[in-house]
Amino acid sequence: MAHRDEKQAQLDAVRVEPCDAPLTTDQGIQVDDTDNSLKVGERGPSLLQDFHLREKITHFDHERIPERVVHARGAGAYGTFQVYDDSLAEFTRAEFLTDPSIETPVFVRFSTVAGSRGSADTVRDVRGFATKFYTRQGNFDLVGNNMPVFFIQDGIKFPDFVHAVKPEPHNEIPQAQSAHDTLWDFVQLQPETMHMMLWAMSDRALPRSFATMQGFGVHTFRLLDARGRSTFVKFHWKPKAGVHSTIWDETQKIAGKDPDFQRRDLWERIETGAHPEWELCLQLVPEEDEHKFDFDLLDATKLIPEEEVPARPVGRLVLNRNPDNYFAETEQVAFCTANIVPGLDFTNDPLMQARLFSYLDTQLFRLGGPNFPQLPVNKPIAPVRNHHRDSFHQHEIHTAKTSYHPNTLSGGCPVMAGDTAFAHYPAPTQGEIVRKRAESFGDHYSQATLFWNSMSDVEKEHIVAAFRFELGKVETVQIREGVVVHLNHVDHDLAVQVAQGIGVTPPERAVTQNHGRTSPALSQVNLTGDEPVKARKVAVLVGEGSDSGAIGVVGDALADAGAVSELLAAHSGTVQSADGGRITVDKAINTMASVLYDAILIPGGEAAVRALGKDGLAVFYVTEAYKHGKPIAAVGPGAADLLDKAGVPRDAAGVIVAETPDASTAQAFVDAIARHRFWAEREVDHIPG
Ligand code: HDE
Repeated sequence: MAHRDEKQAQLDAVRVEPCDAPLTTDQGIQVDDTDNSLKVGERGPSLLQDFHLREKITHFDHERIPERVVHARGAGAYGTFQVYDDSLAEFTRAEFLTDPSIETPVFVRFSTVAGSRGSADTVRDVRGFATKFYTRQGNFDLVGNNMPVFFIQDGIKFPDFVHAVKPEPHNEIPQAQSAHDTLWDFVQLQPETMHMMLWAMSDRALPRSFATMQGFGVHTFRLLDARGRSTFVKFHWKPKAGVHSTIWDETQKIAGKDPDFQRRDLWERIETGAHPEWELCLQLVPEEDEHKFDFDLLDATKLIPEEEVPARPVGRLVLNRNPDNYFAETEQVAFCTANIVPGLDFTNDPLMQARLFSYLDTQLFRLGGPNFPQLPVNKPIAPVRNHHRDSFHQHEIHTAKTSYHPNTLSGGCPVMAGDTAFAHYPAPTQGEIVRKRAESFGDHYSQATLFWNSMSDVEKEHIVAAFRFELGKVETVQIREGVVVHLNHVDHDLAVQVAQGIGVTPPERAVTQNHGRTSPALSQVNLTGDEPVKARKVAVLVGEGSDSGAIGVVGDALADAGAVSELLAAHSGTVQSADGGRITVDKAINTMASVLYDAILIPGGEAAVRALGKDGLAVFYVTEAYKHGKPIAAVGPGAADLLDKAGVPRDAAGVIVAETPDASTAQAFVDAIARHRFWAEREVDHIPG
């Protein structure tokens, strides 16, 4: 198969020539032995004068820097952003948003929020989606998430919220989990969390891949044109691959089978050329329409329904280069929401205002001083000239005699910028100094209801199951009850269903009438994307005597559609095909669980299928994939016998059966993969495991 040759070529490319550059110390002294410390006699005491030993160990001892307080677990990649045309010029003077000839370099870091740096990728959590645009006018950091709203309205609540969701302080349990008392205690006392908690209990919190997530700037920002006219804006990233999730059972199992699942997926997509892509879309609201909504634009627990203000496609983001060194780039990247370029500005959103302080503060601590913008991953491509001097890790050698403004000794350099300077929007401001939440921030339920109403039946089932799981882990009954009280404000039926699963008396009647409004743009079912098959992973179960015809015909169709198939057998190496050839096995089946794939192909071959049917691992593979709603193709002589062994109905949705491989069967399988999963159509509750 074509993709197999490509894989071999990649492996060959990795092979490197023997090196003849000698190892040195940090001072450049060449070293001839880095395996034995300096001793008096072979078995004697080590010597303090062994500067190589001391330097090596000291450097090692200092390797770690503090992990991020939140979003510690992440993966990043480089790419480019390019705007489609100059039509935004009427709204903004930001060059990267108005000049279609410019490819702006970017670095994007995806992350989970709650877990520490070594935690698993697939947990129920919000995902960070932080983009650093290295524009010619300076760096712009759009530090967003994969959900369009947030848990709290005012930044002063952030430490409380994060302390509640993090492992409990007395025993540091549970890691990277929201299913515990302190989080839900906070939630029941802080109803502004309710909208976001519905998102967090939905499939959005279980993305299949970073490449299949939407991204959102969350806050309302401003665009400013050349005359300083302001337009409110919300940023959206829409994935070309569609918005796809795993389900809870898969999520939990993947966390053990491959804790690096999403990091690996991003890495492999980029290495194999299946570059993840998103479209940047903007929701634009004229300044004069600020108060025309039934919520406050400054309230980050609210979204603007796309049916009310369409998300206008403006440009394309593609990630096409993996970092060379995780620590130097992904760990040391320092996002600051205050990094903004001319033509954009902040609003008075009180959550955003706190972030403008927090990110610089956190980088100073994490990266050990104010020179972190000099690190390669943080360095702007725009020239940097100012009078900042010295401090830890100063890499610049400033040669000027002056480090102050104004000066004559350096000819007045650097001078103040003219029209090209950043300008804040001169928003008129007036009022008493108060510690208060605006009344316009007071409705905590309507948009949670909107989200719930907009879900398909299967998405609703998943949300109910998630609340039942999470609250089922909460030990304090009053907290469970408290959450149900709030859910009853969102939707009575939801509250009843959740209550019934967690031993709480269901509320008798609705306290708030469901407004019945929906926003179809919120349901993942409607967000399938233009390239839903690209980089999908298909497990091909083979054995001695497999039918190479099915592997070839279906495998080629999968490769043409951009999917990645991997041949799994009881052992690595090769197996013999039915026609006597050799089939190269990619991986042994015991190393790769079914949860790590999107679909399964069982090629025929009587002997191979008989052997697979006797292998509990292979049978469970098929059963489990079926349970998780994955497409399964059994193609070739006897292939469907394995379905019978696995208890998979041959006529089930997303199950493709054919005695002989042909193009239309292959296409049916590709189309099924494009559908992602068949959760709604399959009866699976009775299946164990
Ligand atoms: Fe963050 N957040 N955050 N946050 N956040 C951090 O900055 C903070 C918020 C988000 O890949 C920290 O560099 C406060 C909203 C992402 O490196 C820290 C508040 C949104 C990332 C911090 C918020 C985010 C962070 C931790 C309330 C979505 C990872 C280390 C006012 C719009 C960036 C760091 C990366 C990281 C503070 C709220 C997204 C501590 C105080 C809302 C994607 O500074």
